[in-house]
Amino acid sequence: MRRLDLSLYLVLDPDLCGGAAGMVATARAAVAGGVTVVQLRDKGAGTSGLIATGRALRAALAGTGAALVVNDDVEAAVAIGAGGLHIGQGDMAPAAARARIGAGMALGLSVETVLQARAVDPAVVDYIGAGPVFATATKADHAPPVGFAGLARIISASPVPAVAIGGLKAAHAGPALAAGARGVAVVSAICGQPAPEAAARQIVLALASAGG
Ligand code: TZP
Ligand code: MG
Repeated sequence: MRRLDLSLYLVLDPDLCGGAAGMVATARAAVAGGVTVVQLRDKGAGTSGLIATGRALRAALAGTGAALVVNDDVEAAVAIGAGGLHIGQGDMAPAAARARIGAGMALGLSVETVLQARAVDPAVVDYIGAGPVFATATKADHAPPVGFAGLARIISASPVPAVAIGGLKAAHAGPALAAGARGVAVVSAICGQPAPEAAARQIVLALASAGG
């Protein structure tokens, strides 16, 4: 399954969600609200911690149609049997990641510039996470924000579909789709919200009314 439905892509954050159990509960609620991809992103967990949480997430998402993607850790992604692996520019080379995960797992790559987008090999990478659109407190040391105009330039230069990320809320669904994104990726718009299911549903409605 290399083609993911990128419409509403939730990136989990253990600090905002309330640890591993909070991430699983948030993912379950968010998928009920219409999230199509759930990324497990936990920089401090280590491979064994990621595998434990990833297996719980996989069980929670079974039968929902939502895909599970693992951030950064190729060995955890393989051990979990995840639907995808997501890597950044500073992580292992995409071709090396593809060689390890095989043909069946989706591979996502974070892209912050037009040059990086042009360098994407569509035989290796299935989608890009493009941004950050806005500055965000969720990711320390993120690349300079690109805005919607920069987002559109990055997406035009990419040979594969893009999900927009960085400071996005429901109100940004329309401009993100207008810039060419297939969907939006969010952390704080869902993680740590008092009602993650309702928060997800609000973004789904915004995407739908923008024609997504
Ligand atoms: N990559 C680029 S920005 C970002 C990541 C993981 C964090 C986005 O978080 P939020 O809360 O949706 O702004
Ligand atoms: Mg990374």
